[in-house]
Parts: sequence; structure tokens; C-alpha cells
Amino acid sequence: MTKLKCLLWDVDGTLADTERDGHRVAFNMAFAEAGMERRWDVATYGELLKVTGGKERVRFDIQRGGMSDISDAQIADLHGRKTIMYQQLIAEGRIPLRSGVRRLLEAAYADGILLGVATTTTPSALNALIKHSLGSEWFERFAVLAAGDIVPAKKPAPDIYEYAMQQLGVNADQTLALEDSGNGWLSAQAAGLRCVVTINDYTRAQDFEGADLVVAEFGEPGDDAIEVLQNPHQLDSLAYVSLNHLKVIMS
Ligand code: XBP
Ligand code: MG
Repeated sequence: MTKLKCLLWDVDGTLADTERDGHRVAFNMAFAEAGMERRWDVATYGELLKVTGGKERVRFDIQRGGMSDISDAQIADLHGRKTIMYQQLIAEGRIPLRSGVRRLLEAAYADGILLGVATTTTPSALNALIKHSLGSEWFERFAVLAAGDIVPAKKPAPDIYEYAMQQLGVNADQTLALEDSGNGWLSAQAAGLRCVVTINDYTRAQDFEGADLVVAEFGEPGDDAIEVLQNPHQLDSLAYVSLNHLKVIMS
């Protein structure tokens, strides 16, 4: 019998490739609007992604000498503008869901599995992605949306996963995390969760030692078989990741 009772989804990089073409672009728009010279190119943003949270990422770039110093209040204002610009980019429909995400969400929902989000991103940015990329019915279908500053310590700390599980009344034995990054995997691992990782260009070289499955994407039936990077449970028929694969990982 399956122990899989709950799936907790990371957002940025997992539901959709939002970082390079969404968050990064919105930060640059906010810098320009504020009259700042700094621009984060694709490679630079990859370096900055080691710090989770947009405000924290700006502070980190200041500390490493990438931008002139500004106060925390100015960072918060700048980040507020960035979040509005990000929502506009999402509303333009620029960022589709990653392959297999909708299929797995719908299969799990139909199967009565609890669904939740555990992300470091800002709630209004998450809401925009749900509304424009997933569909508004998912505001009801997710049993918890755990996001942003709701916990003091962002990933790789376990807090956001622990908060989501507490809200749902589930424990780590019943819950599987879906992540895309090393920091996300560390957060899930520290919360005692099993974890499936779908890498992207920014995270391919990161360390996922101990994760339960690492693939390039979830994939779709009928498409080319997915690239499998780590398969410690020796799952078979992995042309795409199915709900049954997730159940086997938890059994
Ligand atoms: C990824 C993050 C976020 C986004 C930016 O979150 O670290 O900070 O890059 O979002 P996750 P904000 O993968 O956990 O969803 O600017 O709203 O912080
Ligand atoms: Mg992520």
C-alpha cells in the first residue's frame, strides 16, 4: 500500500522555468526604473541563485561588490517593484509550465493526494503563476500555499517544508518533495523528506547526492524519453515520470 499522502511542490524552476526569463528580467527592469546601473546577465544570475529569496539575493550582490550599497528599506521597495514587473511578465503568458507538471498535478489531485506548495518566492508572484500558467482552480486544489517570508529562514533551511506539513497535518514519511535546485533539495532533506529533482540549466551541475530521483524533466508520454541522472530506487519504464513512480519511491 502506498504511503504517498502529500506532494509538496517547489515553484521556481520546478513548476516553471521562471528564474532566467522571469525573475532575472524583472529585477533588471526594477534596477533600470530606479536609475541603477546594475544588470544581471544570465551567467551572473546563476551565481546569485546560490542565495534564495529576491531581497536576500540583492543584499548578497551588494556584499560581494556587484552593486552599490542601499538600505534594507530601499531593497524592500526595489523588490516590491520587481515583484509587480514579474507579475506582468507572467500575465503576458511568457512562462509555460515545465513538461509533465500539469499531468502529474492532475493525476495526484484525481487520486486524492494532498497537494501543497513550499517556496521561497513572494506570495503575489506565486499567485500570478498559479493564475496565469496553471489556472485559478488550483488556488482551491492546493491545500496549502507556503511561500516567501512566512518563515524566517528560507531554503536551504527546512522551515518552509516543516510549515507546510504542519498546516496539512502530515509527516515526512507521507510526503514527497519536488525540487529543481541544490538549495531546494537540502531544504527537503533537512525536513526529512524524500525528494525528486527536475534539474534545469542553472542546477544541472549541483549536488543532489541522496535524492530519490534526479531527471532532466518529468516528461510526457509519447515524447522523447527523459534524461535520467540518478535513479537510486531503480525505477523502471522511466521514459517519463508517472504518479506510480512517485508512489514506488514512497513505498
Ligand atoms: C526560488 C527563489 C526565489 C526567486 C525570486 O524560490 O529563491 O527567491 O528566485 O523570488 P523556489 P522573490 O525555487 O523555492 O520557488 O524575488 O519573490 O524572492
Ligand atoms: Mg526552485
